[in-house]
Amino acid sequence: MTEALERPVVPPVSDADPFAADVLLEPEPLHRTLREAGPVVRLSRYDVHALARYEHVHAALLDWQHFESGSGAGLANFRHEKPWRPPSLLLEADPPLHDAPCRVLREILAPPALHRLRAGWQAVAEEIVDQVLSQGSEFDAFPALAEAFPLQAFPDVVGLGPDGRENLLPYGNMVFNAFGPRNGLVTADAPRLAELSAWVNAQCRREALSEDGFGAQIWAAADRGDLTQEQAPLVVRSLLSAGFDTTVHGIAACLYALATHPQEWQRLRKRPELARVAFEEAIRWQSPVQTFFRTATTDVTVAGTLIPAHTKILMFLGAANRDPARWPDPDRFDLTRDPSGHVGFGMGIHQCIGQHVARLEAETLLTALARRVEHLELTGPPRRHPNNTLRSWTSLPMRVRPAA
Ligand code: EJD
Repeated sequence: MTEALERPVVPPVSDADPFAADVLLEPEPLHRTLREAGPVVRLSRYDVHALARYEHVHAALLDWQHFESGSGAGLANFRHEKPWRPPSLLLEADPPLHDAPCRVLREILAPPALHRLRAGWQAVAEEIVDQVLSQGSEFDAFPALAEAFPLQAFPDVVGLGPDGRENLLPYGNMVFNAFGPRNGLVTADAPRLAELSAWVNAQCRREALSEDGFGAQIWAAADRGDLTQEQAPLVVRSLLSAGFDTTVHGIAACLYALATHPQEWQRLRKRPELARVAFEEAIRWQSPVQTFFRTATTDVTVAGTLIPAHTKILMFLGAANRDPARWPDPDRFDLTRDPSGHVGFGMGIHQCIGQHVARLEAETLLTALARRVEHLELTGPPRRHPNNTLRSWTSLPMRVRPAA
């Protein structure tokens, strides 16, 4: 970060609650207020410093030395509060601890390794789309497509057994709520916390995983000595924590965008190779992962404003992704723009390790849909599901006109 020559400025203060139910459902007004208030805003309710401008979110994400993750990527500071589960070796760790797990998983989830999944996922996508269309022209695209596809495609690839897969989304919902404050959303998750954690932890054991999946590849890395035996189940846990709800709500965001922008749907139908741009632009426009935290390792100044050592910094990815200083006409979903550089997958050493998986899922599903559907539109209000971190959905009621 820039070292100011003058005395650092104290940031403006806001008592807004980014985790209040109404803000979670419609965050844009707060995003604009925070971007316009200054480069840094102190949120008095939680005693955190907020970054909402693209320039500073982007720079802070790249500066892991001053903005650490090892104290927790949520509001809770692990130096003072016991984490609700053993910290993630990827998300909630800094170099050097972070590096071996990251190298192992990055290799397993790299594009060349994913290449052999493509044909199988194309078949899954066509089967799901055919099945939905065979039941009529009106359906709820959230369960029927956005949930169905990742849940049919990814668990087999990880090597999960057949039982208990219905726990994956509730577990993820709990993980992403847990990054926020202990509000009503976290209280509502509490009754199932022990049961869901026990199921997930049991699936991370070597014996629970098939011999040919990503889970087994993580255990093989431990056998080679690239990870310790203690690290392996935690790396599997990262796949189960971050690999489902994120893609479900990312695909939902994309379907919502396309159903509400018929011209963009026509563009995609004419040029199916735009499927990847459509997904990327939907990630920018909706930011399925809205926020997470870093912790200042020392006093640090951002654009001349002081952030004191050891305080939490709330990064507004969604606000950065619609910052008018970075994006022309930022609120417009537009397949002719270049959305690269968005921070929806983060940036820097913690940038989403599963992004190639997410893109392949979205691409195969959208391509199958674009081939069979000439027009799609919402038939009623889409419904969001409040979550402390994820911009989530419960319903996307749609009508489609099948292609001739
Ligand atoms: C995450 C914001 C894990 C884990 C990794 C990443 C996330 C959550 C959990 C994705 C956070 O390793 O358990 S976007």
